[in-house]
Amino acid sequence: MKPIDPVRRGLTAALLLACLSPLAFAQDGAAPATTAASAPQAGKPNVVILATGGTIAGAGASTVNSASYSAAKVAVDKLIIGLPELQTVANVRGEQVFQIASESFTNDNLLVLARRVAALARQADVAGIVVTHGTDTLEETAYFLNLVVPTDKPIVVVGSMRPGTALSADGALNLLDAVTVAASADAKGKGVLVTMNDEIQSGRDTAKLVNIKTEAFKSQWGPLGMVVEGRSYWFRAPAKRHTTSSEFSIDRITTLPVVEIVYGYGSVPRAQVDAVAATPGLAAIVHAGTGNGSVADRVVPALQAARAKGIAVIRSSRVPAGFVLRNAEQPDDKYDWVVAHDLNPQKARILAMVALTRTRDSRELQRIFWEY
Ligand code: DAS
Repeated sequence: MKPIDPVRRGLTAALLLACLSPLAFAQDGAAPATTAASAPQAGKPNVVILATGGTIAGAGASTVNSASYSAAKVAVDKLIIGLPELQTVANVRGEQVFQIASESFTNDNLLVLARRVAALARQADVAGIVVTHGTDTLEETAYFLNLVVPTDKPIVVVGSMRPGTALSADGALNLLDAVTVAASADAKGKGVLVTMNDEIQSGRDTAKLVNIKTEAFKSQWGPLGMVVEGRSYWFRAPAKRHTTSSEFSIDRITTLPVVEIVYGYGSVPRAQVDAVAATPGLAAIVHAGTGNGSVADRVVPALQAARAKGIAVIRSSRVPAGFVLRNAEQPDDKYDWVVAHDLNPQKARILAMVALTRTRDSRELQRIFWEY
């Protein structure tokens, strides 16, 4: 790969800034679907980038704005034009699915995105799929796709912690790495992946553990591999069920059940749980407990009351590492509760929603939390 010409790179940044015309993005997040295709080169794999917004499509007023900027501004075809190295790896085209900051994602966004990913994965000419996404809820989307898209083709979710207009922006290399992995046959069958900061992370395991550095995404079980200078290096494979080994499929999901999270902390009032338990149509409560999923003694009756109304109770933990042990801090067998294993509360909510599309039986739910 030829040395990067700082002038060209500066032009690229200028191009990105110039892209911020009113036409480059929609005001309401419902960006028009656009497709930017370069002339396909024979022998190169075809990779589709589904863009949803986030910092990787963000822009700041100046190069020193690495943390204060606007997310979800640059359209996918501008991202592709601004990174010509992509075409050395694969035939790349883009679709603008949404243009939103990911903290504003909804269940409907998850369903629309997963349906598009699954549809593209069924196309014989598509080798792999990249989803550009805000980092705030990237881990939730990556896990959702891991559970419901029945394909062994590489699906790589990618974001960035700095906008493309900032000094030492991380989005360009993260995106190039994502396309590299999505185009790699050795990435097949490894579940949904996340490429950030030179690492290949499991979409199931990884979470945003640092909210202001480029080394933001970690898994307590470690990365699956690395991407270095256009090559992927693998060191382990996922142990839990995913994609083609999943019993769930987006083709059989029309809507997602209502699952909410309550958060444990010193002096937490019972009223918090009672209020959430009154949510119309609530199917499950995820309790983000202290320590190993501990529940304050004044909150236990509130969760028992919710359970008595048929609401599933799932014990997770606010502690980012470890896993919740069944029947340790609480008598889960006696209370008919479920433990979230090593899943953080937000991922436990994703799995609970998917699992509840098939069963309300708490023993079946527990099996699913052990296996996924
Ligand atoms: N607001 C954040 C989001 O869209 C920006 C980012 O980190 O991507 O998730």
